Amino acid sequence: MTASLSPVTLRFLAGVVGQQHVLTGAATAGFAVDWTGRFQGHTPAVVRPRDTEQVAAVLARCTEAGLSVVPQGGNTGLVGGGVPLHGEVVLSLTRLADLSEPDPDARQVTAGAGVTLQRVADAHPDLDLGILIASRDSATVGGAVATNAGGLRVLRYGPMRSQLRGVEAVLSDGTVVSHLSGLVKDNTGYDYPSLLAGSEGTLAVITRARLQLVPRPRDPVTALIAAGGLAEVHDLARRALAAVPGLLSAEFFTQAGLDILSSRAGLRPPVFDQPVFDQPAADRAPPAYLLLDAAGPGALDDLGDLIGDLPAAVGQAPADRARLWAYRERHPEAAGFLGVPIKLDVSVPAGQWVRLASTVAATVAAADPGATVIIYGHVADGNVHVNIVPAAPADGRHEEAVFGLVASLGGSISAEHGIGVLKGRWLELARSGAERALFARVRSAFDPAGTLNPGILPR
Ligand code: 2HG
Ligand code: ZN
Repeated sequence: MTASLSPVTLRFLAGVVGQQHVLTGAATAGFAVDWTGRFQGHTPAVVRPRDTEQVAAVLARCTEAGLSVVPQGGNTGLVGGGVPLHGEVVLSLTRLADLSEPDPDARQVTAGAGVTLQRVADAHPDLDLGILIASRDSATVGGAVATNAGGLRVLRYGPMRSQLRGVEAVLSDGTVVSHLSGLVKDNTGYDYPSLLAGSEGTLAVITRARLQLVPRPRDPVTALIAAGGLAEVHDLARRALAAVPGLLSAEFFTQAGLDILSSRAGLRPPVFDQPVFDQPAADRAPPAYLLLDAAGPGALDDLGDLIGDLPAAVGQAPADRARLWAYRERHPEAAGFLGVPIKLDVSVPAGQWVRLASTVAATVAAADPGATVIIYGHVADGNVHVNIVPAAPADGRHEEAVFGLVASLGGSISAEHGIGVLKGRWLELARSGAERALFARVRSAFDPAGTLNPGILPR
């Protein structure tokens, strides 16, 4: 339970960060709700420090005063982990926006927690950030590390944890820990940067990160393929992994999401080089779509060989690629046109992917026959995003149904978005009692007072 914020503490916080960077009342509204509108909280104050020292002073004071704190980056999370659902103080890190000159030898850069992922990606003409997510213009480095963000190129570069070469972070008592030298070989004890990746703001507040960059992909090609169903999508993606050395992304979506984007978001349906059947026959699965992105020598030919005579649209010019990518990248918006969505992100072993993708809608329907289900995601990673617009009350029945299916297939209830408040009830499907007890002990070693994001993950 968080203490209440006294006028004395409020004045102290304003003295640290400047009066104009402590927001109260109506000015806090945008920080207290997530972008889907599903997670709505309230806060006595949003505090916006400018640097690590200010973060340390704010945290130490909040801990001393018994105030709970929710760290927040670009507020693009989807599991309610970055909003003050129980009246916590919001520590907004977006002003920690310093970005070092990239080091072209090490191919690394040091970024403040509040730097957007797009700024990191744009920092050097020959280098790129391995993480590509649709919310890259608002999502920040600190939040992406804290949630171990995944996205559209995990098959090639791994998640955010794999890009991390060091962090600077502040513990809840104000202690600053920093390990930013970026050495690739450095066996000098516990790798706490790796532990902070995916910790969802429960262990420490990340203030800076040393990030590995990747060579900027050359001559990228995007292909959108209309496949004869989910099994064919999966089969093509597996073949692409083996046969397209320059493969960067293998993404899928279905007709359900495409129809909503066409009718509600004004996206013109894709034009393929040959007709796609649009009326499913009894003996045929409805079409499903695979988007492949590849770069480097031979990418165009490699993709061409894979596509064979399937209906496809291929783009090389930036505008053509962007147009094809929009069909996939705008999918997170689709469910929002119909209502307030429940967004689940699950993964299963490769051998179970077709089963999951082709049965999850029926599983949801058994719990809520009127629900709309839109699936899409990162097929090469075994990851399916299940976006549900419920008709029945959103009382946990949808999560129960989907997570039960996923657990029975040996999968994970969170492939990339984290546990947050959305999935706390079901963590035991994924983690044993011994593991959860270890989580709690790690947490109390970092944050014995329980200041940081107390509403999520075991304590
Ligand atoms: C994506 O892959 C994101 O587009 C968002 O992880 C997924 O909104 C979602 O459910
Ligand atoms: Zn995703």
